[in-house]
Amino acid sequence: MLPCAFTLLLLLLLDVLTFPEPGHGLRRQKRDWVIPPINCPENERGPFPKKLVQIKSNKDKETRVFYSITGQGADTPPVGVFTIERETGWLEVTKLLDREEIDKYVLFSHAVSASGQPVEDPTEIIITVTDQNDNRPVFTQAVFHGTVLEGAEPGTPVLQVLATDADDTVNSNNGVVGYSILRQTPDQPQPHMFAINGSTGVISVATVGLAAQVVPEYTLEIQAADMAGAGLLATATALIRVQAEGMSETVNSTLTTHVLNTATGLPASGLAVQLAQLQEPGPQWTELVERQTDGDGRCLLLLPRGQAKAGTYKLRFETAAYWEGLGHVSFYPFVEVVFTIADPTQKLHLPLLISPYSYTTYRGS
Ligand SMILES: [Ca+2]
Ligand SMILES: [Ca+2]
Repeated sequence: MLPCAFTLLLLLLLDVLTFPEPGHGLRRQKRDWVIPPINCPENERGPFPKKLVQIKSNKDKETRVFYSITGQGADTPPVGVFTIERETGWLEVTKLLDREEIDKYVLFSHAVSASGQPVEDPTEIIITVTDQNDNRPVFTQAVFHGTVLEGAEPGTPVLQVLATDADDTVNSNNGVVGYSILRQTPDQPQPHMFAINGSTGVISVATVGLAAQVVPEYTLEIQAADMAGAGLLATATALIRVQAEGMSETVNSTLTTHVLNTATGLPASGLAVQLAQLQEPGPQWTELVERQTDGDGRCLLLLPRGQAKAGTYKLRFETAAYWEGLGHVSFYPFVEVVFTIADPTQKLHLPLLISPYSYTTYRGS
């Protein structure tokens, strides 16, 4: 790769490819002017136009050669980012480049004689816009929610935070985000009850001693930094509810549900769920309870043990409001799942897997 800061005279290697003689196969002669890939940093200031490379056909020894370029950034939008001096073959950039807008330009160079006859085949010029770290990470949510059972063992995952960065993650660390926990409030019973995986953003239990009666909820200040944790910063909050073990609603609930956003692979939180029961002989529905999924996408105590009766029930999930909250349009305004409880003493789990264009449900336990 050639840095554009240098003035380069590229001259076209004229390769003559000769295939085996007739009788042994095809015979073909091909002449190519070969132009190596060109690197050009984004955000480079003028004055413009700025010379990148000089392109030359060695036919200029026999005849006057005139140069032109075509392609995106030359004669198709954005037009005129690159120009070529018709007589000298100097390829120039005319404005500041933004890698996050266009990271690569593929142009074609043409060489013609004074009479307009091509003297070379059009040749590809690839200009790669190299990255500068001009974007900071952005968290996908200001506040992340999670729930953890008290007494959870170290290593138990609680929730995942996510920040994005528009810069290059392939050839640089400019867009590679590293996570850390800045502060835990309250700092009881110890200041480092949770740990975060620096590269995945998964927050997990770090120390034994989580007790709902002592601290029912923790607030963590989370930091994301590009350059894999050493660069530009962003912060967000993680709220972690500690659930008392004896009070675990799952234990006492006949019916539970869980909603997973299959577009992201993450739990769908804050989604409204209603439970209704069919009044026999029907078709009258009596609404029993309305809940919202928590940070884990779970919804507990829909039907406390002892209250459940055999019959036909309906769970209604308000999917449209959920997707609209994420900036998507939902094909399904809501999802209704009608099911039968035959044995009210048995636990029943009804998960729902959703994307804007599909949903799946099944009987879990
Ligand atoms: Ca950049
Ligand atoms: Ca960045």
